[in-house]
Amino acid sequence: MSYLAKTDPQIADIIEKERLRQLNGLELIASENLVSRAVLEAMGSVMTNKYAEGYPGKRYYGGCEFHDMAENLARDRLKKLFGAEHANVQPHSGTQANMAVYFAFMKLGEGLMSMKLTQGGHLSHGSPVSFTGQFYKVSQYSLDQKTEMLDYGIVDEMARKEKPRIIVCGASAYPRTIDFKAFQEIADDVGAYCMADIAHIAGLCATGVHPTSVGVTSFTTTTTHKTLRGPRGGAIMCNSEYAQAVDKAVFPGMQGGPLMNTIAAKAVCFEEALRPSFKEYNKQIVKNAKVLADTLMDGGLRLVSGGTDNHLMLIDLTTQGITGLEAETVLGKAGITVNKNTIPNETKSPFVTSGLRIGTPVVTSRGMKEAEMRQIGGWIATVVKDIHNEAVMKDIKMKVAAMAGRFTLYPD
Ligand code: DSN
Repeated sequence: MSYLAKTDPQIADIIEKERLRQLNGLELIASENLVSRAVLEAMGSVMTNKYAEGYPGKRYYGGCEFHDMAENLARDRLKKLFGAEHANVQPHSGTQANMAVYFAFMKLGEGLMSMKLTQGGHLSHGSPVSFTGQFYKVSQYSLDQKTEMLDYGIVDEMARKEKPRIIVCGASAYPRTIDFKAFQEIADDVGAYCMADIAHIAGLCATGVHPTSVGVTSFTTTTTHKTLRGPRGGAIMCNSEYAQAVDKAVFPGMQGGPLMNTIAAKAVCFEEALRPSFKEYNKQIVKNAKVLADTLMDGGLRLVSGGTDNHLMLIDLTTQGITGLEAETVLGKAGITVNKNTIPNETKSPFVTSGLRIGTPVVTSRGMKEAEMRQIGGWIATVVKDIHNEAVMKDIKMKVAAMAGRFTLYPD
């Protein structure tokens, strides 16, 4: 940042403050991660200077020869990582990846079936406040009330009744394994497409730590910045038969120029994800999540579905008598960053909520293991059970900084 510090000290100072926040705190937001220095370098490179509308070999601008090479590398590496027949690495985000699939395979007003937002789904899966809820006839399944897990009988029954065009599986706050094969079979039975949005668990799927959807469901969409540990962005994978329609929907259907610095950084991320160490990393994410979940439950907190199979867990705060907003605020004061989240059968607004979502991708990228998870789980339980005790928050904040400062911000 030495150049920026000279030319724009104000923004350089803000970036430095954010670096220190990340370094001295514990980031437990389940959808975030840290990127390597190599990914950062590609993001901050001259690749950002260029327009490259179109696809490799078929651009609408001259001078794209190196952009073609970068995008081809990104596509090939992503295909290799997941064993996909086709990959599109241009979507600017996960929502835009989803949008491209909807635009390619569903007419306005047709049926979109997905998991309810309060049960763990995502805004772009049919929420009334997203374009998806306004453009399509949405039907949404809930989890089994007792187990708080997916019940494929409920999904099957709804699919037969609603006859949707696309069934979405995948979630942003679901702590359990998803059976993509079961979803595809349900879709096949009613003549629907099945789209798996694996944004949260892409790293786990790529490494076999969670069963993959690629080659199983009709389409797979993802972000590249969560458990995949790359730059912020999206991608789509599918079989060759759908390739042309997907590509046309992304460009020129709903995006203009691709962000070529981000695509170069995606290529870097996919190469990193092909290394054996990335599998170990993803295994450790899940091990850490299990230990953190057990520690929270031992500390007297209730977890939705009683635990986790993946990188995240949801604390149900109703028995504590506090809201997600309150818990998020007090944990923030203790140097622990989490997000309030709705839980199944939520009674509060999405801005208040009854739950907290907690994930281990960032702390695992920093190199933390089971011992640190026990420590962190203990701190979280202490803070949420005593939310008016400023002295406790101050004390834990110091301990958090002392521990976090020992770990890197730049994974290899
Ligand atoms: N907003 C992301 C999350 O936090 O899960 C998903 O897009």
